[in-house]
Amino acid sequence: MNELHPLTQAVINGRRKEVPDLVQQCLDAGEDAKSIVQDRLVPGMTVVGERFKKNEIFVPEMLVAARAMKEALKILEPLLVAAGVRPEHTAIIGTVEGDLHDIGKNLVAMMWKGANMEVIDLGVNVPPAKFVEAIAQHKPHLVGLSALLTTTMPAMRTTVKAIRDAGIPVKIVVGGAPITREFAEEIGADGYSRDAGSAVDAALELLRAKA
Ligand code: B1M
Repeated sequence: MNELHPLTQAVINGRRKEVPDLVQQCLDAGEDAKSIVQDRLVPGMTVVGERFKKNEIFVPEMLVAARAMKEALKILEPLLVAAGVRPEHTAIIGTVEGDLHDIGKNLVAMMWKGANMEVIDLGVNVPPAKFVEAIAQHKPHLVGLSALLTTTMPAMRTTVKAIRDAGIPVKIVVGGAPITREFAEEIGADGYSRDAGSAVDAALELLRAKA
């Protein structure tokens, strides 16, 4: 197996303090910001997602890896903006109305960012109309809905319906502890994922199908 780049390895292990120097070394070696994101950071978060899916690592390790990635993006984002480079895909994410749980939703948002997507996070307790308004404004490729309570599953259904009724073509991925694939299909979502690692696979599958 190929040895991973030290920056990729630092992200996987969440060695946040080492990241700025490693990013600088890549820049000094002539790598551009976009390829550092695509070839050094994204593969790191991919490994993190895979390990999380297999229960080899847990939420704390995932959070430190995401923090290490953020450290790199702090340096790279201004360079990407200056070069006019934007992530290829945009996603909107939020926890549905009546539901205040956001830890899982935040992990999904981090993993989507780790897969080089622009993620607009609407927060928690988001009414269907706010999703529709944000979708009309930002025209994302993907919308993610999270629900942690059995009592807020109906709000997920209402939100999917409101988005469909608005007639905006967008792919919808749903998830959260009480959500099942069967429920996702029943309410007309395009994708479902069980955890934050699989949420990247679900997103990329839908985005590829769209292309
Ligand atoms: Co609440 N809570 N809570 N809670 N809470 C649960 C969910 C519960 C299972 C606890 C229990 O009774 N055993 C229960 C729900 C029962 C049910 O409906 N089936 C419950 C309850 C009842 C409540 C209140 C009603 C309690 C009360 O006030 N009587 C209340 C409701 C408030 C509200 O939302 N209106 C309430 C409040 C809270 C706190 C505010 C105190 C706090 C939330 C803090 C926060 O999120 N900022 C809280 C917490 C922390 C929990 C537990 C303990 C942990 C949830 C969590 O963060 N898990 C939870 C019990 C438990 O799970 N052990 C519980 C870690 C997180 C990484 O996992 O969120 O499942 P999870 O996310 C996973 C996947 O689900 C998936 O990926 C994530 C990462 O792998 N996923 C997606 C999530 N969203 C996704 C979206 C996707 C794809 C995948 O695509 C877009």
